[in-house]
Amino acid sequence: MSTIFKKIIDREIPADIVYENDKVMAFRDINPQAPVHILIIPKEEIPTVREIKGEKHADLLAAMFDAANEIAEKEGISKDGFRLVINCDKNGGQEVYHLHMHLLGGRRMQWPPG
Ligand code: DGP
Repeated sequence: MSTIFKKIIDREIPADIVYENDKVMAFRDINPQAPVHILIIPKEEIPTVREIKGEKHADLLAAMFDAANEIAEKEGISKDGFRLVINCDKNGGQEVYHLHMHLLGGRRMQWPPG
């Protein structure tokens, strides 16, 4: 089932898009938890990380990590470090069932997460 992120991909609803290529898109989170909080999503509709298979999705995963590094560099958070998070299902705190990687930076993160 499609989510709000599909509407962002199709430009049916607006988002602050910071990166896009044929495989992935990235835009600022509507509810930022850090000075830089960007969501990196595949254009393909994959609900959760559980559907990811290394062999099938290798190129897509590479594209998501390349996007993260490129955006981090552009946002000026690469040097001091950042956090990448993928929430999965209920216990992981997933709210939107379209795979997405959170890129968080611009402040010191805590560990363990809440
Ligand atoms: P998660 O809990 O990992 O499923 O995170 C979903 C994130 O998506 C959450 O941080 C808020 C963000 N979000 C939800 N709806 C929208 C939207 O319409 N636009 C944008 N930019 N972000 C959204």
